[in-house]
Amino acid sequence: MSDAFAAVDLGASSGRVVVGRFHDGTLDLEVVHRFPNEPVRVGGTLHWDILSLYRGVLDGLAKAGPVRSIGIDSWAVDYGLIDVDGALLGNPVHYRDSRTDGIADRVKDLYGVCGLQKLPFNTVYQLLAAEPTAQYAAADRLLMIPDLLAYWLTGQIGAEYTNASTTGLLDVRTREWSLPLISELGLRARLLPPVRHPGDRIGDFEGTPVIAVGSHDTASAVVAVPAEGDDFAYISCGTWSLVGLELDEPVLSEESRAANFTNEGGVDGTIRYLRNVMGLWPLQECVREWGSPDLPELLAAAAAEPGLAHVVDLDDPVFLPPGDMAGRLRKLAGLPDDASRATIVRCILDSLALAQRRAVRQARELADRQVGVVHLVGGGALNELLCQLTADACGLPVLAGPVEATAIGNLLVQARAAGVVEGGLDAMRALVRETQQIVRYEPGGTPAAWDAAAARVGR
Ligand code: ADP
Ligand code: LRH
Repeated sequence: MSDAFAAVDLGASSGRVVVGRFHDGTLDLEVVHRFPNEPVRVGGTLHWDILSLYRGVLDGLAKAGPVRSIGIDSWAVDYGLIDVDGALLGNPVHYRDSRTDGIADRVKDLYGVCGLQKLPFNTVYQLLAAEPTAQYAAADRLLMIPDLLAYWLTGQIGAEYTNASTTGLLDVRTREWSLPLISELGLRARLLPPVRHPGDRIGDFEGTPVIAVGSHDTASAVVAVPAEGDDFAYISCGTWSLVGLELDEPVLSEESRAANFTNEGGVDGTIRYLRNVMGLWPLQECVREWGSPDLPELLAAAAAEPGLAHVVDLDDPVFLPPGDMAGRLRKLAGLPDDASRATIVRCILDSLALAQRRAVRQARELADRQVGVVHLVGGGALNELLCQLTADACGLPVLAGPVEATAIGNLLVQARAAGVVEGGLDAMRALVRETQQIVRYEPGGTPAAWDAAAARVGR
C-alpha cells in the first residue's frame, strides 16, 4: 500500500478511479477503472444515472486495492436531495435539462453576493425550479454529487467548499452559506449542510479514510496546472473549457459581471476567476450522433481543412442542450446540409480556440493581470489541433497536459493531508511539472486572421 491514494473523478462524459503512488518525489498514475457517464431521459427529464456511477465507484475502489485514503470529485452544480431517513429522493437531474429555462431571468441579480457567472443551471436556479415539487417538500438535505457519493461511502454529510461555491448560495466574501440570500429566495437553509474544506477527513469506507478534496473537478484540475509563477492562464478542457486565472481575491466589478466571469472557490483559499466556454461538448455530441467514428481520424481530417473558413460563437446558449448538434452548427455557420464531418469538426475547433482566446483576453483585462503562457489540461490536451489553434489564437505558448489533471489534483490534496506531500500550491505544481508529460505549442499563424474571425462572430 505504502503511499498509494485513490482518486474518484467523475466527468460529464466518463468516470474513472485513479490510483496515485507517491515515492521519493515521483508520482505514478494508474487508471484502474474507467466507466461511461450516460445520462438517461425519464418522463421528459434528463437525469444522471447516479446508481450506475456509484457502481463504477465501488468497482473502481475494489480494483484499486489498499490505499491510504480516497477522494471524490465530480462536475459541479448538480445535487441529490435526501429525506430525514437519508434516502435519496429521485435521481439527480442533469444540468442540461430544460427545467431551468427562463428561471435566472426571473430572479434578482446575485453577482454581488455569490460572484458567479449567470449560467441557467446554477444550483440556485435548479432549486427554484424544484421548489414547487413534492420531492423538494420532502427533502431534508441537499448533497452535491461528490458529497452524495461520500455520504453513501461513509454515512457522513457535509458540503465541500469548492463545489458549494458553484451553487450560487455561498457568499463569495465570507465563504459560508448566505443565509439572508437563501431566506430571501424562499429556500430552506436547513437543506444546506455544514461546509467542509479540502483536506478534511469525511469519514471511513471499509476502514479507509475518505478525505475531502477540491470536489469540484475544476478546482482539482487547477491544483494540478503545472504552472511556475503567477503569469499564467489555464484552460481546463474537457466537456467544458473552463478558462481563467487563479487569484487571491474575487473580482466583483460591474465589467466582470457584464462579461459573465465567475469567482469560484479554489483550494487553499484561492479564487478561480474564469468563464465557462462550451468546450468539447459540441464535438462530443457530433461524435455521438455520427455513431462514434474514430476520433483521431476525424481530427486528422479536420486538420487538413482550411482554417477559420467557418466560425460560430460557441458561447451561444443554443449549443447547451443535447441533440442535433451538427444541425445547429451548420445553421449558425451557414454550412450546407451536406457539409462534411471534417468541415464541421474544423468549424468546432476553430470556434473553440476563438472563444478560449476571448476568455483569456477578458480575464487578463478584468483582473488586470499579465499572462505569458496558457496551460491547457484535461482530455483536450490530447487534441493536438486544438492546442495549436489555441496557441495561435491567443498569440501565446500553450503548455498542454496533464490529461488527468483533475485526478492528480485530487490525489495531491489527499497526499498532503496524509503528510506525504508538503507545501502549498507551488510545491504541488512543481511535483506535477517534474513527473508528468507536458507538450509545448508555440504560437504561429496570422494574428490578423483571428481578429477577423472574432469580428465575424461579433465578439
Ligand atoms: P470530462 O472530464 O468533462 O468528462 P475529459 O477531460 O475526460 O472530460 O475530456 C474528454 C474529451 O477529451 C473528449 O470529449 C475528447 O474530445 C477528448 N479526447 C479524449 N481522448 C482523445 C484523443 N485520443 N484525442 C483527442 N481528443 C481526445
Ligand atoms: C466541468 C464542470 C464545470 C461546471 C460544469 C457544470 O466538469 O464542473 O466547472 O461549470 O461542469
